[in-house]
Amino acid sequence: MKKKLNIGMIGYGFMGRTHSNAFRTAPNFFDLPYEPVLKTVCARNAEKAQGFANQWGYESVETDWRKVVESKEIDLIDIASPNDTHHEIAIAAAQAGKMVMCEKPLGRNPAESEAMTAAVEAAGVPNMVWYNYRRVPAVTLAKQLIDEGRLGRIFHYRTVFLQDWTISADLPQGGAGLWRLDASVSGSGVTGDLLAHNIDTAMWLNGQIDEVTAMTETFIKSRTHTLTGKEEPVNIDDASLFLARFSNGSLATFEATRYARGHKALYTFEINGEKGSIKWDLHDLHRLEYFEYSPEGKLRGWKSIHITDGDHPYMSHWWVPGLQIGYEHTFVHQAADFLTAVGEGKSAAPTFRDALKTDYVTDAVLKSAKSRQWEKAKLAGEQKQ
Ligand code: SOE
Repeated sequence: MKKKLNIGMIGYGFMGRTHSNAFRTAPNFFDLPYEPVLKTVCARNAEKAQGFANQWGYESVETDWRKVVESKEIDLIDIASPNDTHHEIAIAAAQAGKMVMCEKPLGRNPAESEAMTAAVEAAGVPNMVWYNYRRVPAVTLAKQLIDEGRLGRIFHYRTVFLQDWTISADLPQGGAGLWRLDASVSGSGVTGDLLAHNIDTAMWLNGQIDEVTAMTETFIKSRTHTLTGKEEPVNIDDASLFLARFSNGSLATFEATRYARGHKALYTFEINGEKGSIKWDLHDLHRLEYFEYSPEGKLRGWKSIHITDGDHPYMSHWWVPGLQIGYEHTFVHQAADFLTAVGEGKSAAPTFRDALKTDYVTDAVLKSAKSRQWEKAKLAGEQKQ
C-alpha cells in the first residue's frame, strides 16, 4: 500500500479545479510514491466549498485556512486562492512544517515572494509553483532540444500572451474571477498574470534575463468595483510589452495584453539559434515547429512535429501514438513530478526560488515602465535546501 499524502486545498476557483483534477488523475497514469488524498478544501463560503467538495471528492470542508494549516492530518497545502492570500498562507504553512504548492505568481511583489521563499527554505519543506506550461510535452521537448545543443548559440527569443476578455468598459473589477483587475489583490495586471508565464518558460529554456525596458498601458482607467459598487480607478496594467537581454547574449521581445480582439489565450514563443529554430503555440499545443539547418539545402525546412509519440516527454503515460492530450494534462504532469520529487525528499521545479526569479523580472518590467529606463532584474541566487 502506498503512503497517503493528505492535501489541504485553499481556494476552489478555476485553479482549484485544475489542481484537484491533477491530483485525482495523476495516480491513474503515473507510478507515484504517494497516494494523493483530497482531504480538505477551504474557502470562505461554506456552501460553495461544500458543493466543490462533493464534486471533486474532498473529505471535509473548512472556512478558515489557519485550521487547515494547523491540522495534523494535512501534509501538503496547495494555494489556489487569489494572489493577496498567497503570502500569509504559504508562510504559515511552511512554519507548520507542511509542503507547499502555490499558484502563480508567487507573491504580489518581490518582498512577499522573498519572505515566502525564505519560509519554505528555512522549514526545509518541498515546494513548487504552478507554472504549468513548462509541462506541455511540446514545451518540455523544446527544453530537451535546446539542452542537447540542437539550436546552437541562441540569438532571439520572441513571445506573446494575448487575450481579449477585458475590452468591455462595463466589466467590473474585484470579486470572484475579476480580482485579477484589482491591483490591491492581484499585485499587477498582465505583467504578473500572463507575462509571468512567458518569463518562467523563457528563463527555463534560455537562462537568466539580465535587463529589460518596458512600456505598459491601462486602457480603461476606472471600473465599477464589485465589492463597493462604486466607480474606482483601475491600477493594473492592461497591456505590457518589453525588450530583454538574456545573460547568454540573446535578445528578446515580450508582449502581453487583454485587449487583442479575437485572441483568447494565444501564448506563443519562437527561438532562433545558429543551427535551428523552434516555435510553439498554445492554441496548437501538441505541435512543435522545428527548423534544422544541417540537412542539405534542398531538404532544409520547417518540420511540424506532432508530439504524441511514446518517446516524447510524458506521452508514454497517456494513450497511443497519434492521440493528443491538452491543457489539464500540464497540471497532471506537474502534480506527478511533484509527488515523485517528494518521494526523493526534494522539491520539484519551478520551486519558490525559481518563481522568485520570475518575480524579479516582472518587478523590473513594472519599474522600467515607470522610469522609462532599462532596469536590471535582481538575481535570486540558488535554492538553500
Ligand atoms: C487569465 O485569464 C488566465 O486565466 C491566467 O490567470 C492563467 O495563469 C493563464 O494560464 C490563462 O489565463
